[in-house]
Amino acid sequence: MQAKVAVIMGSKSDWPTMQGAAEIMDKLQVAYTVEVVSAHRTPDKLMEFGEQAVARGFEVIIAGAGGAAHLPGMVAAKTRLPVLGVPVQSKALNGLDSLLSIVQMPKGIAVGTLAIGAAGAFNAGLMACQILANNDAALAERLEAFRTEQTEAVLSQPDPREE
Ligand code: RP5
Repeated sequence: MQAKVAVIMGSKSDWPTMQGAAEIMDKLQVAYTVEVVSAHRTPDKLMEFGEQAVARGFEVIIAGAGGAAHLPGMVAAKTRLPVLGVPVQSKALNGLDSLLSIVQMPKGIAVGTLAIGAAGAFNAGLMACQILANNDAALAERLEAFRTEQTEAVLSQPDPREE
């Protein structure tokens, strides 16, 4: 199946966080690729990736990075595809550095910034599915089912003391 989502990240160390994006895309049966592309350690690879992203058939890019997190903004600078940026929680500053590096894009190049860490990675995957569902009725149905299941799980157990 043609992968419509590319999940890229600055380091292998980002994978434990970024696998949340993969988890929801697996559940909703959306094909994706996963690759380490570092803005700082592999800048030429990053440029090439951005230049070829449309031709490779991707429709959404999820980019996770921590610290001085230039990856989402730089890949967005090289492609018209929507880029969803995930600030990975850093050791020194708990991901506030990652968040601010990703969220404060100058006018004219857009990055959709998600929450710091695991919730952000999961929601980036979810958001990618929501974008693709605009043109995929079967995926839209799976998304609705996921949302209904989530709502029912909360409603069926309103007592917080119960498992
Ligand atoms: C960033 O630096 C990566 O996105 C990662 O979050 C952070 C630390 O990378 P490693 O030193 O663990 O490879 O480029």
